[in-house]
Amino acid sequence: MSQRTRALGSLFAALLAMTGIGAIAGTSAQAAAGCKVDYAVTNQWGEGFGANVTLTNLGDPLTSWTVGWTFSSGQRITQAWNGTATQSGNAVSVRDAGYNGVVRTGGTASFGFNGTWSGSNAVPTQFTVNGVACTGSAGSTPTPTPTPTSTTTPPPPTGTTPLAINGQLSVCGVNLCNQYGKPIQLRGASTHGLQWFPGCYNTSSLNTLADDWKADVLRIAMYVNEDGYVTDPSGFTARVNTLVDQAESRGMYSIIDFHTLTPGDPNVNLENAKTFFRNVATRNAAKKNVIYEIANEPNGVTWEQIRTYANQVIPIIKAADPDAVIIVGTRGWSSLGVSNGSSSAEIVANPLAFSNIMYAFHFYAASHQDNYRAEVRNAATKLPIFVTEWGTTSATGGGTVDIASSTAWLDLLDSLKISHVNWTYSDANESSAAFRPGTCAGSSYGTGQLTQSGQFVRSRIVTADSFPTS
Ligand code: IDC
Repeated sequence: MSQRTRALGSLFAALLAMTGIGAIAGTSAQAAAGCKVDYAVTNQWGEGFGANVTLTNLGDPLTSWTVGWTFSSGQRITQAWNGTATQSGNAVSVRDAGYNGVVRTGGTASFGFNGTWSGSNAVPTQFTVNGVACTGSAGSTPTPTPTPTSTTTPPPPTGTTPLAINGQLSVCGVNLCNQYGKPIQLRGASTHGLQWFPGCYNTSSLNTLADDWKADVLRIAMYVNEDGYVTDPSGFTARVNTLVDQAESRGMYSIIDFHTLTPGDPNVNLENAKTFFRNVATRNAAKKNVIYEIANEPNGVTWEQIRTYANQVIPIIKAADPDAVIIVGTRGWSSLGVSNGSSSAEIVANPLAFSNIMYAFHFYAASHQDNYRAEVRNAATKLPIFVTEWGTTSATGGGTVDIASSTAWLDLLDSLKISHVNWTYSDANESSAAFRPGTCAGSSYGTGQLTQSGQFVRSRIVTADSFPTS
């Protein structure tokens, strides 16, 4: 065992002790073990493939599970759903997603994943569950559980807000999925810079966003430079946390946006990002309404440089909040590379090897038109995409409000179930703002205060959501 593995092992043990999770198997010390694992490749293309894995519990009831196996070289998991995958060399382990951790004796739990392969896409035949080899038979005679109630599906929602219905989100295939494993689309709005518009986010404006606009998600744009985070790290961290709570209490999701803009290389702010995300992920780990966006708009950098940054920030978030959805900015101001003369192909060829990752796409309707729409249509079949920022105007945030292009964009995103968040829910003196200048100095955020952009955006967010629960 290397020093590093030992260090990680003791860190893991310490974390388990802290969270009060004693036995990793979630069973008593004397628990009877036994398991069967079925692994099926569901589709395969080029160097990609998808697989479904079903665990059958032949031992005592489980309260959590981790399935392990060894890939042949060249096989890698890129995205998992209904489970959290980690891979070290060829060793893979997939942990339950929380809601499907309880498996009665004789019961099953399933997860799926997409991966890449080269050489051979061999099907593994030997598996472990919670470290015990699966022989396909019970380790000792299991005691049958009398009532076979389903434990893999969460109970029906107890509320009607987007958060109450959808609960903990995850990424399944190329979609954002709710606690029932069903693809959903979230629609909402972004704050402007918290440093510039502190008066725009208050009880009245947030009630309007949740109740009148029927928004599902608030993006919290915390600029890093531009007089943002770096000027007052603890103050901005606290402001973000308060907004997370305010979104949660209104049944909305929140996106914690580390709003890097200039400089465009996120690695410049790597240490700031690590500190910030360690703090917010630890503080908000138990909440279901938090989505992390680790870099707003990388620009002037390669995808490889963005990956380097992401590979250091994501583990910090996952160590504190393992099941969260994390969105990664893409090259060329989150244009999937297009604005820097590239395309999503570079991401598809070299994706991030973590579960629950989505890739950001941003557009401004007057500036970004058919060639960008074509790229999104193409990329959406291969990558989980989240439009964390879009405007009805030009990329400056000003100029003409382009209703035709905005309509074409939102119709496309709706058809692909891609979530979208509008820039901005503010009264900035620029045409992309939803409210007229001066609105935030008053107390009404009603429709009479909306700009042309605000009226259009609200009309596209206020319509009924589709949040399947079965
Ligand atoms: C713009 C604001 C503008 C502000 C500027 C600061 O709308 O008021 O002066 O930032 O540099 C983005 C960025 C976002 C920009 C927005 C509009 O993520 O920060 O906001 N935009 O230019 N990417 C494309 C457009």
